[in-house]
Amino acid sequence: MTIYRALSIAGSAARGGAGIQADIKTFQELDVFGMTAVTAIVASHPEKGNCVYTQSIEAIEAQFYTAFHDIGLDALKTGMLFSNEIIERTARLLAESQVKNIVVDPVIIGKMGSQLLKDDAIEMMKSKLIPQAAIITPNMPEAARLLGIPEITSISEMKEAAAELHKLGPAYVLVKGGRLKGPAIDILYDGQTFKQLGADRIATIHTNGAGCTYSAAITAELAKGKTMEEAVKKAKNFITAAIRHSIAFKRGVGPTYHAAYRKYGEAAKEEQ
Ligand code: PXL
Repeated sequence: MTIYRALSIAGSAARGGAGIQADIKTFQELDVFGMTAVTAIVASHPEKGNCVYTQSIEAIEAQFYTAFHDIGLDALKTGMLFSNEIIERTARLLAESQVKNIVVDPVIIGKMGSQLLKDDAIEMMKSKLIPQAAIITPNMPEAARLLGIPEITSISEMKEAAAELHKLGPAYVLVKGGRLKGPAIDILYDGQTFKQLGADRIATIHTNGAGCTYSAAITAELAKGKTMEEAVKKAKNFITAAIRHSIAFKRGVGPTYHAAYRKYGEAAKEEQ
């Protein structure tokens, strides 16, 4: 039996629903062996508020090489990378390792309000990381920030943004329409055709980690050898189930439920 492997290079979210925690929960749910390289720790200090504790470049390198040399990688994703320095080093590690299935989730701001990417790091992300990606997965505000435009508000603007972002060099662009009014429609673009993926709008504020979970599910499916279109379709079902069963815990924006797809979500429907 082959066990497929995926690495997440991202931030640790102490709340458990986003970042690296969302990624390894999702990998596990989709039967992929998950590994991690923590770039930073995001946590809310009772006196100081939201804090970001970055890890050293050396610690990030050590984690990457451990996963790469001791276990091996069928796919990897990047999440919160925070600084120019971390993006630059990560981009070099990816180029040198020649992993094919690279998912870049260009996280900029978390749903709990933490700044997950410094303002001066956008250019580095565009020039060094995004060109290596098999797919990038911005939401509407992230796509706008990457393009330096004020906002994206409609499906036609999402398509224009996908076409512009594709010029940076990734094989696929997925612009996610979580902030649209009406159905949650995402646009997948491969440089030639726009595919629309639709799902019900679920009336909940509890979507902390939704983007991480969605891109982790894509990564897991790519690790298993699925085509990009198959991977995105399955990941869309996975995240829709996770949002449908998202959880209101003690305070703040609650997490999506990573086990929902397996337990009673779209997985159950697919099997019928
Ligand atoms: O959901 C984006 C995200 C990514 N990475 C980390 C986070 C968050 C949001 O809270 O904490 C580490």
